[in-house]
Amino acid sequence: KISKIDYKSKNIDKDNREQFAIDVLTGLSAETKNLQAKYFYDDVGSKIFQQITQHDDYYPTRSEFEILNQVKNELAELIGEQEIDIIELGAGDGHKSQLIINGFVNSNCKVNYYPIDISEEAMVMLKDNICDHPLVECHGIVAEYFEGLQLVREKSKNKQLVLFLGSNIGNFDRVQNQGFLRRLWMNMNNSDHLLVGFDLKKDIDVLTRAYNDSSGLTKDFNLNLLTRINHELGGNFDIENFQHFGVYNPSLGAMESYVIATKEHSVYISSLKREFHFKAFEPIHLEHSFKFLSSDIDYISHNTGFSVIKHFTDKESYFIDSLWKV
Ligand code: AVJ
Repeated sequence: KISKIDYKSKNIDKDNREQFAIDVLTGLSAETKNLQAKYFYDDVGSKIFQQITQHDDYYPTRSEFEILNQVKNELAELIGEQEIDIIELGAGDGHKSQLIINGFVNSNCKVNYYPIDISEEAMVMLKDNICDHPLVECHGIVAEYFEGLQLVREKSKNKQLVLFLGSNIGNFDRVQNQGFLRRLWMNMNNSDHLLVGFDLKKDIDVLTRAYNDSSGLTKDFNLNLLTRINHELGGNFDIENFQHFGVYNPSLGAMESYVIATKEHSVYISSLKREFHFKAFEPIHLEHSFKFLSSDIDYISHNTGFSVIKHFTDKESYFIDSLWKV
């Protein structure tokens, strides 16, 4: 069990609040208003996202679960260590992590599991889903990804398996994701491994349903970002004045999420000392979720210093977890 959080970045709360304010000011002052997807995950947002992952309309979690369940033992064999540090970037609720850990434990490999997440709430949810086992040690790290990675590197010399699951990489555009992966590559050692999840291009109706679920969870998830601004920055958004809109952009190859003002009005945000005007039907862009072809994955890997060991996919070919080597 994760009995405690081993490390919590000192600066995270203060720096985050300030950066959040700056980013909201920048985004809402832009010609096309926008907010950054990383700000979805306050405590409420993390919980709503966890519910999304369990909804029938949201296939990615189900598809990735099927993959991991199938390949967990093979993964341990391919990596072939007797002790390993499993470092998870953006750990989520821990259900998928537990599957992978089981694969290593089944082949008698000792596992030191380091979930890294910016949200303390994520760590709390995760705690309930990682089981006690004599071969498993857990050390939760509440920090930014690269700060957490650095910390593990200082503490331990074991071989590493870094997990970046759930198509979190899809929130980056195609330039950002290469920057991120290059930086990750720089921070890993020779013969460490990365297991990275990519959501694949597929039938538009399936995509559209996943980002417009029938229970309105995605709508709540998106509108919660406005509520977060109200709470943390003293805004007076009335979420009744906004409508959720999730749509596939085929030129970009990405799902896009917007909230759209349903009438002309203004919103005041006190910690920014500023009023923001919305025209009728003016959008705020909130998120890109890029979709990939398996050939894109080979290309990205090659371009960022990694080599592909194997792509793992599900029956429907909806998702790929790709195992890379540094
Ligand atoms: C956590 C970024 C993988 O893009 O599918 C789910 C977030 N947004 N529903 C995704 C999300 C709307 C999710 N990722």
